Amino acid sequence: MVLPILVYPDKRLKEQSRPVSEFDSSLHKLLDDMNDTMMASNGIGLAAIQVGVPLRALIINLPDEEGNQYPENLIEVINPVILEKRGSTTYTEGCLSVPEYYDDVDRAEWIRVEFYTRFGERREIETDGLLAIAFQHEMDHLDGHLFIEKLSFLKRKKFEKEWKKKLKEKR
Ligand code: QAP
Ligand code: CO
Repeated sequence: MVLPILVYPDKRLKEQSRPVSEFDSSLHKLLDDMNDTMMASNGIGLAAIQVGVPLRALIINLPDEEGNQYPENLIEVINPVILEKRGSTTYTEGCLSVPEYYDDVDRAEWIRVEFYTRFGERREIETDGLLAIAFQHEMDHLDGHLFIEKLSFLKRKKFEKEWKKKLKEKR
């Protein structure tokens, strides 16, 4: 089931999400609905709070070189913790909760993350490149943060100006 995505400046996007404690059918339903929602909106990552559920759950599905996404590449991430990070990198990010705005964000280049599967099994991943960026972007959502908060002062000004204009046009 495709769910509505919360859009900036919805206050719920600032909520701190709480850890998942039950790896049950309601969690599985949430993850399935999140996947339907992400795929329907051409996303590569989505956190539960973006569909209004304040739980520490996120999904990532990176496209291949041709831009195709496959169900077998879906990563479901519950209660993630960054154990280690190294280096820095810049990438032009976007977010389903900030539609049609893209800007450069600095993040760690390499990370080691602990998380749990939908069945409550512990996993660890070491990653860099786009996957490391996606993990950090989605994990920020769990603590109520959006990528626009990481922009330089001037770029944030540019964002706020463009967003206000867009809201005016929509009225
Ligand atoms: C987060 O972002 C991310 O503005 C996922 O009109 C960002 O899926 C991971 C999207 C950067 C890795 C690198 C945004 C779709 C999707 C839009 C997304 C839009 C339509 C964003
Ligand atoms: Co996002």
